[in-house]
Amino acid sequence: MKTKILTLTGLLPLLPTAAGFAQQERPNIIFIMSDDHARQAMSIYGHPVGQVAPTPHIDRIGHEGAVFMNNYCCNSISGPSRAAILTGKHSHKNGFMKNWAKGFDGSQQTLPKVLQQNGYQTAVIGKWHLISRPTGFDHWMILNDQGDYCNPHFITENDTTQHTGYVTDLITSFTKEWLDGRDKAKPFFLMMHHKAVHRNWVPAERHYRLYENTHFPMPDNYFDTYEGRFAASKQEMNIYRDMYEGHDLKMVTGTDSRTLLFDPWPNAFLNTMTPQEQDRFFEAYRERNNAFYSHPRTSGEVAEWKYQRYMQDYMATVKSVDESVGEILNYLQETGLDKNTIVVYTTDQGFYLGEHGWFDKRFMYEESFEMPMVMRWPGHIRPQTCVEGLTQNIDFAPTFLDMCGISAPEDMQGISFKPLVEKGKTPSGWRRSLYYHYYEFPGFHSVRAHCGVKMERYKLIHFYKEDLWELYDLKTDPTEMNNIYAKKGTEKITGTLKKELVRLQQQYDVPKEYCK
Ligand code: SGN
Ligand code: CA
Repeated sequence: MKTKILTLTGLLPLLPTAAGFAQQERPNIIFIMSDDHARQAMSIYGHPVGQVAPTPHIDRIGHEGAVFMNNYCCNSISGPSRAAILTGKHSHKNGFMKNWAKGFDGSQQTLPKVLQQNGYQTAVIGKWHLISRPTGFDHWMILNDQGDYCNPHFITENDTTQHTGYVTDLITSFTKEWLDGRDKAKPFFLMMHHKAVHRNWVPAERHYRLYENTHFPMPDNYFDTYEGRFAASKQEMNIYRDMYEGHDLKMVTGTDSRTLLFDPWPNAFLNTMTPQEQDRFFEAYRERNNAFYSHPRTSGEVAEWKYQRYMQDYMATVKSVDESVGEILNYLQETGLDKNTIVVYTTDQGFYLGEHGWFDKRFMYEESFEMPMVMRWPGHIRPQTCVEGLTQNIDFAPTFLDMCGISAPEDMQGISFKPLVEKGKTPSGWRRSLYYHYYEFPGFHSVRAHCGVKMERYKLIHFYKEDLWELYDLKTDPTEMNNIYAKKGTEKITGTLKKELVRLQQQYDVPKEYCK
């Protein structure tokens, strides 16, 4: 569901425009990125889910700055999105097309490297997920692969250490520690990358029961039958069919039991907890797990129950991320850094919260294609700015460089959207289409490889291995249930979109072999 941004009227006075700050020092940048945080779950976007479980601190960034209404990724999966952000290039150009194929080529040009060459101090703390070691950072402290929620290991240059605590809280304190100890003579670029809100959605202990009595609004298309959509019918990411009942849904084998139902990596997430922490975990879920067995349920009722359990845990992990953002904003305010620090909050890609019956991402359908984003930069971005133009993760690097007064290397494919955020409107001549390409098939969740083009109203998707096409009219069918490809009356728009797809593939220099 596309929703309107919620505004807080009269929140803040208008701040001076860019010109008024022309002589100011170069800005710092804090790029906060979480993992798999759906737009539906960020209350500033006004979706019913966000209203039930709000994210006030993340929203604050958007209220005091800009909220992006049409920001998208180029390949909806973690490693490839991160690689696109670092390089400003589509996956086929930066070489990181799938999560698990090979490590990121850290010898290439990247945003932190260019900033470093121009006198910036750079750091990345949290999830990295690019297999090879980070390059271009003065300081890095990363999770091992996906990382653990409880008492996770962090890897640094010469060391791997397990730390006590909840992953989101630890990443926040390590970030503040780095900010405290940094070289204050230089501007900085800091990437704080949360593991949350990634599967298997283990909340902080203080939030285990936060939403236990909250009823989340279920999407109308939860029981989608995928008519006319071959790839959608073949995926393996149904909440009620594919979620692991033990690992993901924390369901146990019977009343009072401590044995998880199906868990493909037996107790993996429990194993990093102490025995006392495990006790408290099972205790927190005990009543709810008992209640599940209190009466017989139909398969439809079980599917609805699973949706609620999924959402209760997912939103509880969101809560800690929101608290983390609040802590960072407070830190900036207390230290006076807030005045000249660009703060961004986004996530590596969108996510399904039950739409089409799904969790996970990968498809070019809106929920996983979009990347919700808010950005604050006092004096440059007016409060409550709404960015409507089409923006993409390949634009982040050239935009940040532009904001720091540094020209982007020519091989970056994205374009700076600084004028859109500063002016609060889309300049004429701004791009009118976006290119997308997902490669990881065969792979987790069985989503077929596809590429596609999105224009303001229509979207065309090509599942090229099967040579199957899908066309959606987002105005009349925002939830993409009705594939109108080859339907009478769509010939003209199909022709336009096909031409645009070819034009974009040429512009971005996509090798033909990747589209077969
Ligand atoms: C893990 C998850 C998948 C998820 C991928 C990629 N399974 O493999 O559900 O799609 O990560 O996610 S899990 O049971 O191990 O959690 S990504 O966001 O990192 O790309
Ligand atoms: Ca992700």
